[in-house]
Amino acid sequence: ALKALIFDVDGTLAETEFDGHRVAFNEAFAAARLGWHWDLPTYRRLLAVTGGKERMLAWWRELDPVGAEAGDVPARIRELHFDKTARYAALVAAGRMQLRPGVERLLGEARAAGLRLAIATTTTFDNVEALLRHTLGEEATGWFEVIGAGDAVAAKKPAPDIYRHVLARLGIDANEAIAFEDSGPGLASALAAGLACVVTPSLLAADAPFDERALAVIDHLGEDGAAAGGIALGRPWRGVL
Ligand code: XBP
Ligand code: MG
Repeated sequence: ALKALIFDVDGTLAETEFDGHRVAFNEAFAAARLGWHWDLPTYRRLLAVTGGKERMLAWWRELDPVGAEAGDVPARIRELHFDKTARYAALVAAGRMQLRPGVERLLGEARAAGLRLAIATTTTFDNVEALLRHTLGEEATGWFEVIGAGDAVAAKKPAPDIYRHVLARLGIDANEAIAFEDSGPGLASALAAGLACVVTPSLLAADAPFDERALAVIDHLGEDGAAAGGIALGRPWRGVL
């Protein structure tokens, strides 16, 4: 029987990547006077590398394959990422990130129905907490029994590790939960952990082919009234990305 819903965060709960994470990375790069800037097409391409620290290392290797192997690079990336995380939290606290249509309703209905809630994400725990607090309120972090985030596992999505970690901590089998994802790497991660997965493609994945391996592929989790808003939000990005 269905016991739990497990949610991805970035792209699934909210469209956080282009106006949130990307902006925070660029602010951190500017503060460090690196001369780096991730425009939309660049960031979209780099999203194939999941995890902010991993993404920066991949970029560094593109620019400077030899220098990127220097001994101090991991520490410098950790520093940059620490600053980026604070900047992302500030954007969230300023109200810049909103939940996608239907997310709040689904969470409420699931709780009312006695389903357990959990999160399986590649992003940093502090980012999840900031997003939940500023969109759903102070109590919302507590609605999720397990929040599997960031470096909780060594291998990030599309590896199944984070979903396996969350299932183990919930103490349930994969066939007792459904995952919610927005992207190809996220779907692959959930499927590899044996989960059924509903996909609500995000802006970054708008044109990705989601095959029949998904339980369902739907525009968003919202009612028809909310649908127009959700789809309209995506329009300005089309053609740019
Ligand atoms: C999100 C990510 C993250 C964010 C940035 O993937 O890949 O790296 O882009 O967050 P998912 P951090 O939707 O699967 O969670 O900088 O904290 O990694
Ligand atoms: Mg995602």
